[in-house]
Amino acid sequence: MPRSTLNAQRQTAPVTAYVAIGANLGDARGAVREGLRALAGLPNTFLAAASPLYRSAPVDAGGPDYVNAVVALQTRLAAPDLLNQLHAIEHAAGRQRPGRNAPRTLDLDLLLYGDTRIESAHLTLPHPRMRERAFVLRPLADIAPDRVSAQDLARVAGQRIEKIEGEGN
Ligand code: PH2
Ligand code: MG
Ligand code: MG
Repeated sequence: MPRSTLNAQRQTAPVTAYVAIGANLGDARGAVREGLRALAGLPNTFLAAASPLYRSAPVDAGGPDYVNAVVALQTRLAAPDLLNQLHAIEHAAGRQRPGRNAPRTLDLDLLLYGDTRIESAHLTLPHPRMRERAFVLRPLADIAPDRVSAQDLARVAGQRIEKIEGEGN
């Protein structure tokens, strides 16, 4: 059996993980909705909450505005296996990687995996830049207010972002 298959079968006790969704190429809103559907279909995983969709100005990047959201997953996948699954969904959405922060059809970033801290070549948890980004902190605050402080939100208050779809809209 290939190693990847074995990995996909490794299971842990359920963990709450948070994933940021972003897209800014083509039908970005449709891509984010499709990403939500794909995340809801992951094995050994339950989509516990999804934030509203936001439109945001690119941060440290060029190109069109992004559509962003954050989801909470209740998962039995180990963190590296979850990461592999996220990459597979990006790939299925036609994601290409011409360079760092290049415009993308679909980007799925693992923000938090329970309280796990990891620093490996493939994965750093918590996500190292999540506290600098309104497009992560605002939707995360909608579904996990205990994970975002008022100080966090104040720090990114200058970044342009608006709710475009979902609760309260
Ligand atoms: N993602 C990036 C870089 N910059 N800016 C916004 N507004 N939204 C993103 O999802 C985003 C970004 C790298 O993944
Ligand atoms: Mg990203
Ligand atoms: Mg990414």
